[in-house]
Parts: sequence; structure tokens; C-alpha cells
Amino acid sequence: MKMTFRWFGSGSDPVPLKYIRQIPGMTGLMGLLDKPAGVDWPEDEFKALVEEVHEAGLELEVVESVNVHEDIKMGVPSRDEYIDNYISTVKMLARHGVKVVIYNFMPVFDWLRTDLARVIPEDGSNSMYYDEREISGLGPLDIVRRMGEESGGFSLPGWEPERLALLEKTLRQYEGMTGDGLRANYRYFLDAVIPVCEDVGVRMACHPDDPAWPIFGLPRIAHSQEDFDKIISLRDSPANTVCLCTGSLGSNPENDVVQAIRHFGEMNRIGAMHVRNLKFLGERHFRESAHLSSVGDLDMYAVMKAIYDTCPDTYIRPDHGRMIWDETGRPGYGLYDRALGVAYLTGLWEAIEKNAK
Ligand SMILES: [Mn+2]
Repeated sequence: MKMTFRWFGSGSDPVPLKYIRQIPGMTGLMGLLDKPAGVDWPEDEFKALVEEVHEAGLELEVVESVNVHEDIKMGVPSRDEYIDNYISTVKMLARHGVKVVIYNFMPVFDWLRTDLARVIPEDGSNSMYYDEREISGLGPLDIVRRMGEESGGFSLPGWEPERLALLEKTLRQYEGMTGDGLRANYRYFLDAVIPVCEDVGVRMACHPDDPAWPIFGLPRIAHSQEDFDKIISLRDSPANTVCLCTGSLGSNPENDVVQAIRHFGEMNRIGAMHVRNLKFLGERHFRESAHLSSVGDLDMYAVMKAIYDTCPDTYIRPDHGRMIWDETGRPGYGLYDRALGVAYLTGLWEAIEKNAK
């Protein structure tokens, strides 16, 4: 298991690399360049990032948010140009030591919450929160506006302003698209990208829909074990893998997250893991909790044990954290609670490892 940390870059992440390096057990980052979907990532910028990360004593073997352009998901002719850019980016990342690329195939929207800083009454900290009842009367544009107002000036992954400008038009274009239609477009993308990944030694890792059910009537095809079985069979290859995010898949209590880890771990189809906990508050209603099993509804010991048993070499990161100790910053991505999450997960790991010997 390689413990890593998401980092947005020195220009836009208030957490210094030095602090990340000081978290016990930390090996590297899940990093990114902040580029709109469809752009061929500039090599000089990425090279500078790698050098900066290495200089801080960390690795950069996993890259996130290489976003898939909407034209690829919609399957319109201009997709070929964006697929070419994607392939060029994957090759470039491989040249600089990247082993795993995390992405998603969610139409229009990336992850969604109805409150980015809901106070947890028990301890006064706050965390990201979702209550489907709060969006029942709202359209997607209202939600996006609200998220923009609450993000404290940071742009949220998947909610880049340049995508939102096209939101209304894009929503219209998806009208009538089925899950199978979206999967056909996904297959087209994988057929082009996966052979390149096999050549250059990169694994693509698809992140689940978050929350793990369809929203706004859009087709969403990555929120259950069955969905990911279908995704893998679109192009079966060790390079076509899952980024198994326990908090995203686990937002739907019908998903057995531990079973899903064992299933895909045994198949060698887990490219990376996001590990976090959440607390169910009702039907389609949850908050992100601290990592500790007893304050949420996922069994984090069972999660780490499943990783240990089936994919012990995978990359892991604490996913989101609460905001504690009056820290301010990007919702979900403060230093303190994520660092506590790392300490807890590595502690579980040490116990599991020693117990097994
Ligand atoms: Mn995640």
C-alpha cells in the first residue's frame, strides 16, 4: 500500500508540500494540473510539477482529474480530436513516471453536495453534506450557482467555470441518451486509449459517480459493482481499472464496499483507492464523517483488510476530510483531518500486517 495525498499545486493549494511530507507514512501525491477537459497537458508545466514534488521528497505516480471532454461522452464527431489530446497527455505523463491516471465518465456533473460546510452538531467541526430533499425543487443551474457561492473562491474539481458556461446547452444535448448509449461512447474512448496505456505502462482508473445514483435525469453508469463489471468488460485489460472510492460508492447503502474491493482486487482491476467514511442520516441523505469506523457507517478495518488481502500494492489516499481546528481552505481538502485519516488508516494497516505474520 502506498499512502498518498491529493494536492492541487503550489499556486492554488494552501497546504505546503513540506507539511504533507511530514505526515508519517506518506509516500507521494495524487496530483494534477488544473486544465479544462480536452486539453493536451503541457509537458513543461507537468515536468516542473514533478520536479517540485520530488524536491519535497515525495513521489508523483498517480495523477487525478485528467478530465474526459463532454464531446467524448456525448459521442459527437469532434471527440476524435479530444481523444488524440487525451492519448498525448497519457504518453506525456508516462514519460514523467506516472503509473495511474484517475478520471471519471460522469455526464456534465462531477461530484455533488448540497452543503460544503455543514456543522456536525456533536463536535462543532464541519464537513460536506448531501440531502436530496434540498435539491428537489432546484435545477442544475441553481445547484452550480450555490456551490460557486460556497466554495470560498476555490474552483471545485469538476465544476470549472468554463464548463458551466455551456451547461444549459450540454444538458439539452444529453436528452434521450440511455446508459447503453453512454457506454457505447465509453467503449469508443477505451478502445482508443487503453492500447496506448498498455504500451506505456499506465493504468486508467475510473472514479465512481458521486453520489452513487443518477441525478437530474442524466445517465450515470459507474455507481455499483455491476456497473464497474460492465465498464471493465467494455475493454478487458489490466490497464482498464477502478479508482475505488469508498465514500462515493458507499453513499448508496445498497453497495457493499468491502465486497466490491475484494471483487475487483482479486481481478487485479483496482488502480487506486480513495478511502473515507460517511454517516447516513436518512434516505439519500448523508454527511462525510471522520475516518474512524465508529463515527461513520463504513467499517474501515474491513476496508483496509480487503485491500491487504486482495490488492496490497495499490495507491491509497484519504479522500475528503472535515474542517477541524478552525482550519480554512478548500472544502474537503484541509490538512488536519486528512492527516488524522492517514494516521488512522496506516495504524489499521500496521495492525493487519502484524497480525497476519
Ligand atoms: Mn473519491
